[in-house]
Amino acid sequence: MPDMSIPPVTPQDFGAEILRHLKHSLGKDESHAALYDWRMSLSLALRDRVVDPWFESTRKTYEARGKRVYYLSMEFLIGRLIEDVAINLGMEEVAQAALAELGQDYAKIVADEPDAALGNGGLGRLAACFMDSLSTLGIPAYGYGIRYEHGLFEQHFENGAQMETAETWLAQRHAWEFERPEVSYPIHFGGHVDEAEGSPVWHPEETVMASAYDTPVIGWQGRWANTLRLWSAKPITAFDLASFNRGDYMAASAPEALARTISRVLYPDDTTKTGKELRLKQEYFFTSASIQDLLRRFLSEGGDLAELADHVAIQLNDTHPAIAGPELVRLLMDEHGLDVARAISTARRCLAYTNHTLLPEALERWPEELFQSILPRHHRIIQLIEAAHLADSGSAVRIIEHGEVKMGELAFVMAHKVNGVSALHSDLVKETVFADLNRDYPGRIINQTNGITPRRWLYSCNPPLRALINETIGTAWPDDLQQLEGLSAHAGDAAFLDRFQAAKDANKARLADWLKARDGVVLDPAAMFDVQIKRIHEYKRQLMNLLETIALWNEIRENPNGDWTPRVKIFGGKAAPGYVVAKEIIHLINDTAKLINADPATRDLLQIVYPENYNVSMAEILIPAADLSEQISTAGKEASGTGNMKFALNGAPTIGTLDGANVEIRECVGAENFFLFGLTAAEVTARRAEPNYARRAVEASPRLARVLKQIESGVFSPSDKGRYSGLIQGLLDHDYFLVTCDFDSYFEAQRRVDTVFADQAAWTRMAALNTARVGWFSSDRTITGYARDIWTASSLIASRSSRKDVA
Ligand code: B1N
Repeated sequence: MPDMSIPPVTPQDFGAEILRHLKHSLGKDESHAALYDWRMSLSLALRDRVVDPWFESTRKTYEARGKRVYYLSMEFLIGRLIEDVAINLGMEEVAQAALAELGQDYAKIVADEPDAALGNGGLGRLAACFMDSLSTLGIPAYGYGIRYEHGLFEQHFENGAQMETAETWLAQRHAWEFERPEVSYPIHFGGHVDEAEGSPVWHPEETVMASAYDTPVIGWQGRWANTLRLWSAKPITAFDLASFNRGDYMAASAPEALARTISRVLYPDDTTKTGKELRLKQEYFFTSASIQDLLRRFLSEGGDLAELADHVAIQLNDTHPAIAGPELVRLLMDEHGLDVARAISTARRCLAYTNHTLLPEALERWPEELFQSILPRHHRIIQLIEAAHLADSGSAVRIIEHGEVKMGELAFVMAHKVNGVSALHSDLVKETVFADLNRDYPGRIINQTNGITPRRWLYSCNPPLRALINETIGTAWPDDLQQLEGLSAHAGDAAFLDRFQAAKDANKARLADWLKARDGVVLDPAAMFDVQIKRIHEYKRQLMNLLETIALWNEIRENPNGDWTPRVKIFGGKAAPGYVVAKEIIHLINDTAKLINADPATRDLLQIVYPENYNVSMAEILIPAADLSEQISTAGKEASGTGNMKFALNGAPTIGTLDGANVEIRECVGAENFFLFGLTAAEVTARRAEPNYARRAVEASPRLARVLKQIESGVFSPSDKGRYSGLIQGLLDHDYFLVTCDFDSYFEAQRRVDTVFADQAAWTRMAALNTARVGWFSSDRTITGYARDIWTASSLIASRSSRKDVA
């Protein structure tokens, strides 16, 4: 059903809107317009059409006087937006046609947009998918985050080693945002607290302003739009005129430089350690601005603070915004006069916390001294929160302990619900990190398995499959993804499977063309595209994938006339700049690729490809083209994964461990359509207790021993033979992620993959059943769960079924 809020438009009329922007917003005429000018004009013309539904949503939200959801996240990995907005507005074809009439190439314009990389990986991309679903479902919501001047660094390889350069997405104007200079809040740091008079007063040493930038987030069919509000740091006084007049030009601009540092750059750490002072300042900066903003909105609508929790749901995306608890308590006490107990209970009823990792290095803790020096008032409030928690629950779990402020414990204590992000992960959250708190607050921990938006991760990125699905089951699936189950009935239909395979082949050809044009790399489209794309981390075990590749190479060379399945091993991903082992693994993959790809004996059967600078846009090309999805983390370590869902949805079966959401994906697609291997989480724990487990695993596997010896002796680094001896010794001495223990099982699973892949019909059937059976992993389902179990928030648009009644 076309939505009333978007008036239909012809290509001619839309072309005129683009030209109007070209002239009046860009100041160019057609003959002088560069690609940038066309892109900006197209973006602005599309943005114009988002504004009315956006206003309409705001008006309905205000009138309903219901609840707003506030999603606080340090990261929003949104990627490009032209295609996303065009598709949600149902204007993809109109936009293409309009530009064609103007002699412009839509695809080229789309590809010119910088990839907004305000996030590291899964956590940030999840926040972006959630924003999409909140709008599609018509739940009034704001995303709150930081408008980083520099997003995630760009990755380059120099002789195979990762180099980083600054990302500069804001060097050009960002077409989608609206600057809100009138919306700004002071954020204080440091100084001391005066408690003399009984009511404490914070005398901060440093103050910056948080200034808002709004991007509308349009939902499916334009029926609702929420706001992504990102904060930028500005000085309270831009310029120190006294210094300037003295001739001290550096000092004159010091306040500006100091403030802007806070929103300058995204920390490039994904589940790795930071612990830097600036990071704490960033966390407090955006959290305080967001809490001040939502309180101002609530009070300006005449709200009574006793009813705050009926109107405000605040979701903390991991502990990065965990200072929201003490900040809300501070404002309720110091500015609005609530007593401690009321302030804490009011805040707790508003707040909920999502845990995304069990890795100890990623659990945030701040040295108490540092914390107290930057946030002295909050330090005191956390002591009050801790005291109330200890007294009320009888718990023995401290928030401040051994000279550290533990943000996980703080977030837990201040939340009315805590959730994990997959069934297995939520169980482990209860059994491990928060075992004691789970006992003290039974029922507080729940699960909400992650999901992905099917608009971007199928409809937009996979046009051939989208078309086949539309023809097969109709067009209602993009916001009701379980309808894909209707494809199952066609899994025995040879004509359907041929078309499914044709869609995959078209996507593989698109990837091959793209890589050829970008890097000059030539792929064999008949080979299996075996893809592992994600951050480089030891627990994700890219190294195990590489070891298996080398073992396969050895075996092909020994038996060149064997019945081998040609493969292209595709890797993609960045390492945190300070993560030495991850960078060694990248270097080793590139060194190995160089040698193996040049081997005439195996060239037609095995190739390694590692395109540099993996990002959201690259994922949109790689995922639809993948035959096989690598999800091979050490069981118990990957909280959920979301790439795993994207691959399955696009018809790539998984080779994987029983980790994170793999467990639930396997249940959905069926064990026979999933290549399982490896130790379980419980077996991993048991194995670690065995002495010398790594060396024993290597002794038991001649195949693995040989590969390790090759690497260690410099076969892949002939110019620097010792380059990887540390990496290999580390594996033998303390293989914490059990690469050695799972290797044989993984190798054997890969040979099962070979066998099935050789039977084209069987493989395509398996791929199609993956697509048909993973509709449950839509982020619409996830957000429906949060709204029901955590926020008690409702949709302000007619439900899908009632819309159908109307149609
Ligand atoms: O969050 C994703 C999950 O699907 C992944 O399994 C999980 O690894 C990821 C500190 C993180 N957990 N923790 C982080 C990111 C940045 C940072 O500075 C931690 N990312 C995850 C979505 O649930």
